[in-house]
Amino acid sequence: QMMKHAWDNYKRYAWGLNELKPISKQGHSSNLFGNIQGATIVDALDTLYVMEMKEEFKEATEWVEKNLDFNVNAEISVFEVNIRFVGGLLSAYYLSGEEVFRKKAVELGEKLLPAFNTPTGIPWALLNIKSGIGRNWPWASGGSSILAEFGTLHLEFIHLSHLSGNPVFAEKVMNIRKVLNRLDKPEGLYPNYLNPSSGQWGQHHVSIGGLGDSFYEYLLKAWLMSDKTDEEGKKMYYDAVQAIETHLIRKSSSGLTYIAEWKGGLLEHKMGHLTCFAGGMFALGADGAPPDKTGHHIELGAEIARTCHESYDRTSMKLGPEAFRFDGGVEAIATRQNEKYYILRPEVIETYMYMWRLTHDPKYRQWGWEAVEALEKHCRVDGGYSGIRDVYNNHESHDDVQQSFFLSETLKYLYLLFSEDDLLPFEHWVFNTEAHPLPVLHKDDENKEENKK
Ligand code: DMJ
Repeated sequence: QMMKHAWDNYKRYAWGLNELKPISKQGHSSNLFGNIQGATIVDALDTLYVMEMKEEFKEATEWVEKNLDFNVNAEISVFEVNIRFVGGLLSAYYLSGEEVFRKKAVELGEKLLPAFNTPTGIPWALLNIKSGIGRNWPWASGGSSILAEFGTLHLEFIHLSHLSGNPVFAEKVMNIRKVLNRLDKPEGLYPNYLNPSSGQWGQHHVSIGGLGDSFYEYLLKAWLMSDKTDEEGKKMYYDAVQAIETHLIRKSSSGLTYIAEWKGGLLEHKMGHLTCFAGGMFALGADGAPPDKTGHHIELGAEIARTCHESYDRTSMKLGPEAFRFDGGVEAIATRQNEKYYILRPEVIETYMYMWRLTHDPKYRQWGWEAVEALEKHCRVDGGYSGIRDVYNNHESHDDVQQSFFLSETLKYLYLLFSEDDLLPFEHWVFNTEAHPLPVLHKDDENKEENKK
């Protein structure tokens, strides 16, 4: 019903545009997608499919067939377009088998290739998909590319090569690994900024939240998606987690585990909502950890889940802030006004879903249900769902945006949290960072294909 409310209102007021403004009941366009249109439709396709909303999936498919157009003069974010559009199209293809999604995913993948035309092959953050000219965010340390952006292309690009028969996509992302492996890492940590021309790190900021987050996620998932054959991805992931534990993970005085940020050797005792995805990641990676560490990685996941739940529970609205701190006498509470907002993000619910699947401890469903009740009470409006400006206030001030990731991630993870484990089972699917399921490329299937030839 939540999905239906979000979708129906998008359809009524913003059909074909990127996102919905649920209060003003009109379209919302973010410059992340340039003038590519239809972000909510592409992001929502697989959620509609999984929830068996057949009519809606059909109309979304028709829109993609007739209207999704990449021949536009647009400067886009390579990362955002990859995780939402390429990821969304790939999942829709694998779930439904409809050829149009495969074709569009490969067409868009080809449009993204000029982003890699840099001296090192580390891609630009921004690309004009008509001219092929790229550049970086002007605010990013001395012209650097961002770890979480260029490090979050791997899963989709491996599948693009798999589906197109063209190795170029896989080559581009394997080269990113090569560049990273050549570099010295301060204390074994990966700084968020890397200059694509010099191949040197920019500022030594390290974060498992914004600017770093999904790079780590994709190392683990690259290994899982390869049916555990990608040993390089595996090693990079477990080495990184080791360094994160030593240098960033801390316990508050009342015993809450949190992941701090690292700025040139100094810790900032702040954790972002984005960082909360890491609970699920640690738990998902527990199985591949050295045998004596398996239980520890699950425990770490559980502790992060508990801390993030506290960050929700300590607000008036029972929805978590954008960032919360562990200093100046507070624990898991936002202290700055500009960190008190909630924009329908999924990461805490994502972690509940992984923890539920991997432990079956009923508290994760209870916590998920608390989030559902809070979303219904504070974010649901006549025209859809809206973010909130201050979750510590008793009265809602709505930000008037229904983010496309609310449909692709937040609602999908909630649905999976309350479904049986055999719906998109982890043995066969990995979720990209926008919650788009991509199939594990099983060794046996490849052998079968080879034998057929
Ligand atoms: C999504 O686009 C993805 O989950 C990304 O990895 C981080 N930000 C948003 C959701 O918060």
